[in-house]
Amino acid sequence: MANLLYDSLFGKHAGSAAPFLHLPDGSTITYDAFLRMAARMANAMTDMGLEPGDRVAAQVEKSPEALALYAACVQAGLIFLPLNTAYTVDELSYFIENSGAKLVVCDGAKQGDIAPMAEPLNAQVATLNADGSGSLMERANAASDRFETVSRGPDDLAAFLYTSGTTGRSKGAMLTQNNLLSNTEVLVDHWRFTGDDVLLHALPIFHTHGLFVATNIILAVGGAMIFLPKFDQDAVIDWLPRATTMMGVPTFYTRLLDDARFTGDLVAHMRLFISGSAPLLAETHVQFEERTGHRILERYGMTETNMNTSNPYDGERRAGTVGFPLPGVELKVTDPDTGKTLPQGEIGQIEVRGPNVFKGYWQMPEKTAAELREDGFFITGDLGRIDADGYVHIVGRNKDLIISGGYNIYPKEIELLLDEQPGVLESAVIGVPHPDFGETVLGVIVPEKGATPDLDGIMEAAQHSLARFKHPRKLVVMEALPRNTMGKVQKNVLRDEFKEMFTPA
Ligand code: MCA
Ligand code: AMP
Repeated sequence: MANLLYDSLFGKHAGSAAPFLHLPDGSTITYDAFLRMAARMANAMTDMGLEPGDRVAAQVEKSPEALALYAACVQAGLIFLPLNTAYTVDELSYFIENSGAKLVVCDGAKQGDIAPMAEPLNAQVATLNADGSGSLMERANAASDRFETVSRGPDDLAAFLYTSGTTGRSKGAMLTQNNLLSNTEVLVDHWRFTGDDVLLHALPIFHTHGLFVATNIILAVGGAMIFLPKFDQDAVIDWLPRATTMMGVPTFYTRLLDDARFTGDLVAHMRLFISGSAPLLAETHVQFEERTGHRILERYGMTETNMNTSNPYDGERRAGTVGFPLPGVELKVTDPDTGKTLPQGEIGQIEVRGPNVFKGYWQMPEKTAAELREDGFFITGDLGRIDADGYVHIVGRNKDLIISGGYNIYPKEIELLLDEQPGVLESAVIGVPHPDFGETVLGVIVPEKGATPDLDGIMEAAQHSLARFKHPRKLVVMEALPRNTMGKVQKNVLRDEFKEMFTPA
C-alpha cells in the first residue's frame, strides 16, 4: 500500500532542485533539501518511539523546519496536530490531554512551562525554535536523510485540528488523507495553479488556510512559496513583485488598501488574490478592484470541511458572496428546526457533504452526531442563502462565534472565565465590528449586588489563561443582560447597542 498524501504532495518531488521556499533573508530551499529535512525529522521521531497513528502536537513558530515537521508526520504516518502559537500553557494542556499526544514539539522558551505539564500526560517534549534550532533538530541532524515512507490508506487520519465549541471545550476535528488530498486536487484545478506559481505566504501554518489550502496546493503543483513568518506589511509589499498569487484573510486586504505603497502597478503582474476565513466586506472587494484592477476571489471553508465553495476563476467573482459549491461538494440550505431543505432563495443553515468532510470529533461521539448527519451532511452552523444565479451568500451564524482577524473565538470560553471573577454575577461576550480585525471581542459584565468588579484584575486573569487574540478589547458593566421571554440572553440586542464602540459612525 502506498501513502497517497505523501506521494502526491511530497514524494513526487524527491531529487528536485526546483525552489520550494523563498525566505525573507533571500535564501531558497529546494524541494530536495526540504524533503531530506523532513526525512531526518521522520527518523528522529521514529527513533523516539513514535508509531503510526500517534499524535504529534506542535506549537512552533512558522519556519521551514516547522513545515518539514508536517511533511515528516505524513511520511511517518503520524497524526499532525498544529497549535496556535498564541495559546497559553493552560490552553495547551487540554489539547495534549484530549488528543493523547505522544510528542509535543514546542519553542525552547516554552519548554520549562510545557514539560512539567506534558510529563504526567506521558507525552515526550522536544524543541524546535523559530531559527530552526532545538532538540528535535539536533536529533534530526544526526539522523539519515532517507526514510522509508509508512503506508497509509485514504481513510487513515492525517491531522487533528482543534476547533472551539459552543460549550467552551475544543473539539479535535479528525481529517483523513483523502479529506485533504481530494480538496487540494479540486482547488488546484479550480484556481488554475501550476508549477509556475509563486504564492506569497504570510498566513500562520497552524490552521487550515495556511497549511492545507495554501501549502498543499503549492506542493501538489510543485510551485514555490515566499514564506514570510507572519503578515508584515513592509515585507509583503517588498515581496509582492516576485509573487504570482496571494491568499489572505480580509484583514490582509484592508491593511494593504490602507497603505499608499499598495498600488495597481505593484500588483499588475499578479494572477490571483484569494480571500477567506472571514467575510470580506463587499466594500473591500470594490475598493480593491478600483485600486488594482483585480477582483479578489472569495471562498468559504471550515476546519471540519476544508473548502466548500468558491467564486469562479473565469466567471463573475461576485462581491459579498462565496461563490458556488466546489466540484464534488453538495451544499444545501435547510430549516434549522426540521433539517428540511428550504426553497431556493430562503435563508437557513448551510449543510455540506463531500469527500472533504471530516470523520468526526476525536472521542466525542455525541458532538459528532449532533453536527454530522448519518447521511454525511455536516451542519456548518453558518446561515446563508443561494441566490437565483446559484451564488452562496453567508448572511450570519447559527453558532455563537466571533471571527477576529480570521481567528475563531467562542464566547462561551471567555464567559466561563469572566463569570468566575470576584464580584461578577454573570457575563455575555459578543463580537462587535472592528476596522482592522473585522470583529473584535467585547465583554459585558453584570456585577453581583453591591459589588464593583475590578476590571483590570479581570483583564489580568484573562491574560493568564487565554490566548491574546481572545482577550476582550474592552469590558463594559451593565446592571442586567437583556433576555427574551424564555430567559435567553439576547446577544443581538447587545451587538446592536455596542456596534459603534470601535467603529464610530
Ligand atoms: C493578533 N492579535 C489579534 C489577532 N492577531 N487580536 C485579535 N485577533 C487577531 N486575529 C493581537 C496581537 O497579539 C497583538 O496584541 C494585537 O492583537 C495587535 O497585533 P497586530 O500586530 O496588529 O497583529 P498581527 O500580528 O499583525 O496579526 C493580525 C493578523 C493575524 C495578520 C490578521 O491575526 C493573522 O495572520 N490572522 C490569520 C488567521 C488565519 O490564518 N485564520 C485561518 C483560520 P498586543 O497588542 O497585546 O501585542 S482557518 C479557517 O478559518 C477556515 C478553514 C478558512 O475558511 O480558512
Ligand atoms: P474555522 O472553524 O476556524 O475553520 O472557521 C470556519 C468559519 O469561518 C466558517 O464556519 C465561517 O463562519 C467562517 N468563514 C470562512 N470563510 C468565510 C467567508 N469567506 N465568508 C464568511 N465566513 C467565512
